Amino acid sequence: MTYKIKNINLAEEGRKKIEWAESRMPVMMKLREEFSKTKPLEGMRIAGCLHVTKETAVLVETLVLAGAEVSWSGCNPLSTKDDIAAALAANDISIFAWHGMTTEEFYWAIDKTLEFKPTLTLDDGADLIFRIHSEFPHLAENIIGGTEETTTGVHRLRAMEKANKLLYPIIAVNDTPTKWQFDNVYGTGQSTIDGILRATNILIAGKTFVVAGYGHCGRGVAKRASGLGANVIVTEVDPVEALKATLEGFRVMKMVDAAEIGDIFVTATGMKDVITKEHFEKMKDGAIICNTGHYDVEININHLEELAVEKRELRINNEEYKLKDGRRLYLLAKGRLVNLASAEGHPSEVMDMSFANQLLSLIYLKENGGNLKKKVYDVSEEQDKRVASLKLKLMGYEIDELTEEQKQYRDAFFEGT
Ligand code: ARJ
Repeated sequence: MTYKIKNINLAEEGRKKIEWAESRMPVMMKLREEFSKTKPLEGMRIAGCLHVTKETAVLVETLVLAGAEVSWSGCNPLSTKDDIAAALAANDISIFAWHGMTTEEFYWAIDKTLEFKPTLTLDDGADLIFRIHSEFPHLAENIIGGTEETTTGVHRLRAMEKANKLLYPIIAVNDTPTKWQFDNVYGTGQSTIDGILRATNILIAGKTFVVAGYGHCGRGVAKRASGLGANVIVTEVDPVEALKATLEGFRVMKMVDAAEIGDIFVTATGMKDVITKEHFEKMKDGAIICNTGHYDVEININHLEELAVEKRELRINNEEYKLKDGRRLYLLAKGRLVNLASAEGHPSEVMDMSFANQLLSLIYLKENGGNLKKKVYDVSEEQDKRVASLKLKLMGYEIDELTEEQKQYRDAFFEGT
């Protein structure tokens, strides 16, 4: 068996969605055209662990057309789109993913993707890499390198590097500007609102909207919520980020104080226990709580369960917790990333750049991995510029170029007043 998914009959539905994504991912399609001919990933076996969405399908099928053998799992139990998984399986791609997996099934799926002894790995959150390091370290012998998609994963990998635990080189795709400046900010901004709306269909205008964490993701969410007419409050632990939020026009306060007045709460911190018992105890009747960070640790759901006397699913991805005093709190998508569990994740247009960076980084690793140390590397500026230029060109924009004189002026210091 080369796949385990929910239902292969969903393949046609999934295929149409993938075609839609393709029509919005011009950079990927351009690179696909080139790499289908040149086959730069010939001979590579790539194990991937990343949300199974229509955009990911475009990446996976491009890797195959570029010559790689691929085996895939999802990186979150609630983010797999079963129709997309079916379309990939129907296209002979080895995939082990379905919506609503248990933790045990989740790791089983990752392990299945390791059976063909990968030469490259692709992660979102570092679960696959961590699995190799903790359970199957011998597999690292065959692995040239790996890539990481997201902030949380890069943090984990840098910690592993610091502890001298990394067994092969990693490229931090997340940290390149054509990834985080678009995906993390505009992607998360839009898709988080999308997830909240699909689970609630509330009016955002006029609501007090609390964003925990003013990093790249939180900034995007705050901006979009504000654009829809919400009153945005930001909570932070970093004074510089907090200051930035105030100068953007947002109110900044402690979570305990925000808890009393918020209508909607979104966590985007990467940290655990951002919303806990002391906050639930203060929240208004009807408050909506969700998370858009990679792991489901930001909202302490155990605390919510302890406080609740009744719980029911009111809408898809929307659970009502009734507290002793009658207040009702609404938890979306079980505290898992609301944009992928309750909506479709970021729009194709931004994933176009993130995944072009994934694709080019894997090719780079194939060609140069042998010379790299067991460290976390950044994407080269050259690759980042290549992705940006391609995207801009395919969007139909042209920009100016510096003249020779201007370059001299830029590099000199003697021309002043
Ligand atoms: C696949 C997605 C999508 C999508 O790039 C984003 C990131 O850093 C991840 C954190 O887990 C999620 C990932 N992401 C967002 N939207 N991956 N398809 N449509």
